[in-house]
Amino acid sequence: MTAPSPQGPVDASLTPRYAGIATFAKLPRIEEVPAADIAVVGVPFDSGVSFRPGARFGPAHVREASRLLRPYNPAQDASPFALKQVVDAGDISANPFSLDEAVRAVEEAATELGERVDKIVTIGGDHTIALPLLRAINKKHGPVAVLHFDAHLDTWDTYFGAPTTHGTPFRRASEEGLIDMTASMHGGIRGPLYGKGDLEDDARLGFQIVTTEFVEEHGVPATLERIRRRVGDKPLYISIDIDVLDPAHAPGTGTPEAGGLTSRELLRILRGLADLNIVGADVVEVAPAYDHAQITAVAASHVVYELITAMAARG
Ligand SMILES: [Mn+2]
Repeated sequence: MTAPSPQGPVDASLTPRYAGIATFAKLPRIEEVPAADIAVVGVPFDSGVSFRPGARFGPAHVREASRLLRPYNPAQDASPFALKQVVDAGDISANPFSLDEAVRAVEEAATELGERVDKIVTIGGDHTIALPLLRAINKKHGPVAVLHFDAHLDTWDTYFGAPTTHGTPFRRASEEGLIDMTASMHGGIRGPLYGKGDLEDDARLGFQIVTTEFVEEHGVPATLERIRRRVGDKPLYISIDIDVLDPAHAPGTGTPEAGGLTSRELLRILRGLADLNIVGADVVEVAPAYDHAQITAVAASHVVYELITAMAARG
């Protein structure tokens, strides 16, 4: 689908990075190119949060911080925006007063966008949106391996009787048969749970866990080996809750937990998975009201950049 020569980001040697409208990485908008391979899309939505609100402002905040990204990624030895036509597809309009309607709108918009481009990286928004995004990607790929980076399991059942929240998307996805239960995994899990039963439920729903403690104890190479053994070459959806990072690296988020990964560790893990069959991804739970100096948004923008590079380089 790629045009002979993809239209890249605005040239920062001719226009200052801080000038102009902040599309992701100063990439063209989807309307500005004849066809696109990879789209970044925002979902400004946080009606599913259980604690601090504010992730509805995440997409705009991550785009602002992404102005400084440059077109060559030495860590993966690739120029993603030259390999593929990457675009910013704007934001999906999600009703803040009806969670069910918002979830439907996200599924519909992601399905439509998925017909126009090969791959989508979504910027949230709270983690509720992973459910409609997985519903959409199932229409293209069937059940996918889910690699979910998060402090939390997000396989809880209900809050206040509500089945669709930012703490429940992966239980619903498993129940609906959207995930490959032989190839799915959480990375970076840590912090207190309601009880040991949470872990038993989680395993029953089809997930294995690499904890933050495992990463600290055994390092990134052993972590990668466990993930790669589990996922294999299955179609892989990567969902990244920015709270997988320590609050020192990502203070701007809704449910922070002490003792998390560094941004350096997360970026290194993603680079180590770049040759896997990544079919879609999201980066969620950036809440700018608790961010300062764009710490969280800078981390999130680099995470999105590594995901795009991996998608572009594998083809
Ligand atoms: Mn989450």
